[in-house]
Amino acid sequence: MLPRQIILAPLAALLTMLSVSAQGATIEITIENLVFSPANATAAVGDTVLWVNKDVFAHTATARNGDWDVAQPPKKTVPLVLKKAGTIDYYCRHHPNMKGTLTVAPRTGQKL
Ligand SMILES: [Cu+2]
Repeated sequence: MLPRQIILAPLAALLTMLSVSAQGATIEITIENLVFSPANATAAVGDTVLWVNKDVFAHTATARNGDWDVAQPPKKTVPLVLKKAGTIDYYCRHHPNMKGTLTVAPRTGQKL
């Protein structure tokens, strides 16, 4: 009886901490050889996308709906914090054949 309570109490505390820190995951989208990878990614509001540009060219991740426009210098990693939910098609302004889709879910359980 007693040992079980001793084990469960710290576990409950740990779960509470995990749910607090669960706001804001980090997703990586890599750009290499003029390709976004993964081209289809999912995230949630509050998450951070790290755009990892492995090319020696500058790129952009430009949302077609105007939500964001991230300039990506060569060989740099640029963060973007997602503030709006939606399915966002994006492309590179320098290389219009470079395309991707980012699906941003609303954050659940968010306190206002
Ligand atoms: Cu580009």
